[in-house]
Amino acid sequence: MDEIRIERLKIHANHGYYQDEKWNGQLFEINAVLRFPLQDAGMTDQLDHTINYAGVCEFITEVMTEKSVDLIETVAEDLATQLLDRYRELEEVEIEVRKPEAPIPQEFSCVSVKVVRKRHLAYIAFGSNQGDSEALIQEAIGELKKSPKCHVRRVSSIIRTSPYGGVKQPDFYNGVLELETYYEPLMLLKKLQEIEYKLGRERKIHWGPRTIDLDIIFYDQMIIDSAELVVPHPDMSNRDFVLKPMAELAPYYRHPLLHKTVAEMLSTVKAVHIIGN
Ligand code: A4P
Ligand code: MG
Repeated sequence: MDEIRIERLKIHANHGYYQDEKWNGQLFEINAVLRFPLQDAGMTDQLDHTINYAGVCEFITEVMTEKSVDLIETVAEDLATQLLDRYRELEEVEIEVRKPEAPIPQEFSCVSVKVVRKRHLAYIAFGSNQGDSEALIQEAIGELKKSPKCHVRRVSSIIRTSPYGGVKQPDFYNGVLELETYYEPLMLLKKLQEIEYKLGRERKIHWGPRTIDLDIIFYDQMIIDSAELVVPHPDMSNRDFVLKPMAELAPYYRHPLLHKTVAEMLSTVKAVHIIGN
């Protein structure tokens, strides 16, 4: 992909674990790679058809100097996500934070961290059948909206459904939301679980009643099969209460393993759980 590179941008800032680093500050060097299409600017020769690198240098300097944090990992993470927020045309950023004067007694030339970040598209299914379900769903959506790493783009209608899976329990409220996020998959799962706990979720019975359940249905076209996380959600194609609201948002989204669209999966699933809105 095309890119603009900014190399060794020098900034005096006050990041570091030690008090002395916070008080006196030190030199940081930033390498930034901005990935997005450059052909439009290349063919029109217009500055407003690209990203002005002088503006980016100013923005990086502002972000670096507005507060003081302990870790260069945090500096890199903040820079990457704030750049993606500020410049919507960016498809991917690579940020390297170099600290040539780090307090290390041995002779060395530099320590640095590098991160690569982009926007991801995830679909989250939510369900609740305990407590004030409608209010709990709104609270969960509100928590995601508060996170600087998440943008809730759309929320489906909320439907009433009868319980699936054989456990005798109250009816559910279900729906799906479309999320643009900078979280990597496991960090997104951690965020969703934090919200579940905050809203009173207790894990007692597998497939049993819950104040709020937040499951990752899709994450880009990624296939994940680990102990903590399986994506796409392994049982989604059997769940009308996931496919119906999902089809409202993205009927043509294709399952990366089954190679079927959401609309195709919905047309063959047994629609037995949906009661109404
Ligand atoms: N986990 C693995 N993959 C994922 C993923 N894609 N998204 C792991 C979220 N979590 C994922 O989940 C157990 C573990 O799954 C997590 O620790 C995570 O590491 P859980 O929510 O703690 O426990 P659970 O309730 O026993 O399982 P789960 O999978 O959430 O339950 P389900 O499968 O969602 O089923 N009927 C209706 N009508 N509507 C419903 O919403 N929900 C269930 C719950 C049953 N029947 C229902 C509904
Ligand atoms: Mg769950």
